[in-house]
Amino acid sequence: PEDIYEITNPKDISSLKRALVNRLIYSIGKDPVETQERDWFFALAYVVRDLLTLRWMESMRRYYLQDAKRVYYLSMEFLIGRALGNSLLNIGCYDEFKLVLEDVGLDLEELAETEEEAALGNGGLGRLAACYLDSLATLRLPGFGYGIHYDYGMFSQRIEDGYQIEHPENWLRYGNPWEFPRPDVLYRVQFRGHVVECPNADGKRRYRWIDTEDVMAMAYDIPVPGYGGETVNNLRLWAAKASRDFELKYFNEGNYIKAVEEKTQSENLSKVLYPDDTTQMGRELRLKQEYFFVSASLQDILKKFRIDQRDFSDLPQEVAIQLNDTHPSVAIPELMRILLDEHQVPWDDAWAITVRTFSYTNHTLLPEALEVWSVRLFEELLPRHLQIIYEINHRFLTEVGERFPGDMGLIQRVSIIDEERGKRVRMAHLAIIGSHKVNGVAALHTRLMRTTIFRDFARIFPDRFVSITNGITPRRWLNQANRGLAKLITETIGPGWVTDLERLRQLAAMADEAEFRARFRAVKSANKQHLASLIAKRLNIGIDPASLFDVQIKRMHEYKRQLLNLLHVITRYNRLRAGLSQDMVPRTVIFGGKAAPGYHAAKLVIKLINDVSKVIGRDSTVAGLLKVVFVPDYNVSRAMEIMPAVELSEQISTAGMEASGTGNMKMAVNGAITIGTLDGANIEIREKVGEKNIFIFGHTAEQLDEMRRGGYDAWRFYYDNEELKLALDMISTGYFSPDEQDRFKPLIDSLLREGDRFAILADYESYIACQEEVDRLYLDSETWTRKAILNVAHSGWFSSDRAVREYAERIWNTPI
Ligand code: 26Y
Repeated sequence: PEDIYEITNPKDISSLKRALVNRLIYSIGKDPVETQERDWFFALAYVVRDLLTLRWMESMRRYYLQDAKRVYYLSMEFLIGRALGNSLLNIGCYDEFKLVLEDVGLDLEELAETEEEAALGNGGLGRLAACYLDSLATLRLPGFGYGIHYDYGMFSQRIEDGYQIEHPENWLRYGNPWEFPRPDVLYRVQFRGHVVECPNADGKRRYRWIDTEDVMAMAYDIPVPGYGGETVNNLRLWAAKASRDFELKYFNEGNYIKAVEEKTQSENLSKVLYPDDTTQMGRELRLKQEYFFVSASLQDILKKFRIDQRDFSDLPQEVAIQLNDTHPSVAIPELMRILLDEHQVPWDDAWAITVRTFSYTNHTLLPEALEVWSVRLFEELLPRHLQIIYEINHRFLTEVGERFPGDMGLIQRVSIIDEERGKRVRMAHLAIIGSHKVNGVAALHTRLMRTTIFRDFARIFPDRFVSITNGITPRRWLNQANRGLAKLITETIGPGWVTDLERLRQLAAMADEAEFRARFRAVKSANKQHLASLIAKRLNIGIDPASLFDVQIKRMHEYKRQLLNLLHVITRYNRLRAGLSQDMVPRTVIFGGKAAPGYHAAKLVIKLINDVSKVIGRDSTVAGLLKVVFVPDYNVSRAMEIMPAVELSEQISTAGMEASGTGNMKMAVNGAITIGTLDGANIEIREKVGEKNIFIFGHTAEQLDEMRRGGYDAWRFYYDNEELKLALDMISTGYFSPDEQDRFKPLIDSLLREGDRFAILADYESYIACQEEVDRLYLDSETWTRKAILNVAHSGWFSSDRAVREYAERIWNTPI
């Protein structure tokens, strides 16, 4: 019985098999002769979790003994995806378990598909958090994630009659085999109530927050294995549990039903992830979610800090807290509240500690995505925090007034409180004032941050703003997702690239060798065939694996300009029908992405993609030359399937609007060539891979700015370009929607009548010209392959290991 779970040697197949079968019997409770695939998956996941657990405990012990400074990454979103394959590869047991499963007649890849994915995020911001956790563990840094244990993560997307339909995704239906529920790690989180002032013996004022409505936060721990399996860190997610006091209140009144109702009410707090990533809607539940997880996390962080043995002034030496966007920025007044009200730390000391502990990452310049909360709502839910925010603001504005006398406009512009349009709390201002560093996520984004939306702050705090270009983990996005390319790379330069991605540079010389190019092409071709077979199986659509795979996969947004891509598709279709096929390469244009449920324009673009796809698909004159596919339910697993097969990576956002992008990096490292604007990290991709190995088109951010100041004339672009006019007219006259001619009127109106905020028309001509270049290059397959290889070779810098190292050195002061 002692060796029920024990694995004597993780490389010993028979010991792994015994562990697996024991798990199936004793943890799942199934007889091996009557198991379903899911039972095997859970048994396997438990065995893998066992392998992680000891290493996890060892890692915690090591940090404790080293008394290492801890890094806490606070994020409303962690878009993790499936964990099995990643864990197996990171602990180096993938092939061993593959054999074990074969032994019982199962295929590991197939089994892995039964895992529900942890889609606890919307897109880029949430996935970035997941990549950073992987790098923190791989770099052996004591870095821990804190977030929310949502019952429902990102909705699943179905397409019905070309329209997006959202479905709730109950990912915990069968339980989550990776997590450890911790019913004993439970904190009280207060809401509402009021603040009373009680003068102290020493005459100083003290504040107490009383008569609150409380919710409990219960911890769930998810192990985060680093590559090589040495270090396993932790992601702690909080779930809401009803507090017993108001249960008791109603029970005492004999109102059992009411008590249970209230219980469900408060447990709703962690029920669902908000599926919007651009329009902040100021919903009460969202603010409650933010404070809920911040409060629980800070209580936990301070408990581990062990104040009984230390002084609070040591906090910034022991702890760094990174705020992933402003979503957790209520942590700033919360830490102040704890220091002031619960520990009687004087204001100036408390403030110095707070600022030195926090840092803030900004992910967007779009005004509609910046968080603001009405003062009224704030006061109702968090009255003491509002008081503290007012005090922070008062002291800050006084200082600004002294440093920049007479500049009243400045005071208004930098105030945390927006006095226009009903009083509102600007969370970005709070986050900047309360942090010692503020970072943008790509060079252009940081520059625009300093010169546009936060220029006043850049003047006030010249050393506070830094740029850390995003990164992606090579473990998931190359080693795991693209086994074929990973194998080729390892055979060529050895396995070191997995933790030192800059080593890919050694591949640059291979780009000139015909034999290597042939092998590289064979890998890409196999990946394309694999994707084609998945699309055939799941969507019942046949695509030609020999055609150019032209891919745009990301959230649906007007600024990301899926519509511009579609205008190219329609133009290409028109040219083909006009018999101009001689120098056009057969293409498969693949789209994927979710629209926020309330974002009508984005949802209409999905419908247009599907309508265009249908018309083109039925037209035999373009058969074999052009095909459009919308892949439903784009998520991390879909991304891992598609990335390896991409040849042309569409990164075509309006310059100045995509803070960084990270899909651009994933595709480049998988050997795609980018077609993109000078936006976000595309600029740095061009720098690294070289301008000959990327397709750049369109206006720069500065040019657009200038054009808008001179008055943007959308109609001019329409009348000046016949092909553009034709494409737009086809959309607006119902060519793709004969059953409803004006279906797409809102899209056309936004371009022509409402000023084309995303400059789609302005960039159309250069985009089309650039796409012609793409065709020309693709015809020369050796040169194309050479450039694709150079993209892989020069993408090493985009590893999240590099990004996390920069955070450690420049922000957290935990150098590696
Ligand atoms: C406030 C609420 C509506 C909200 C929720 C989520 C606002 C924004 C978001 C998510 C934003 C996001 O994902 N931004 C993306 O972050 C990536 C990682 O830095 C960038 O690569 C990408 O350009 C940016 O759009």
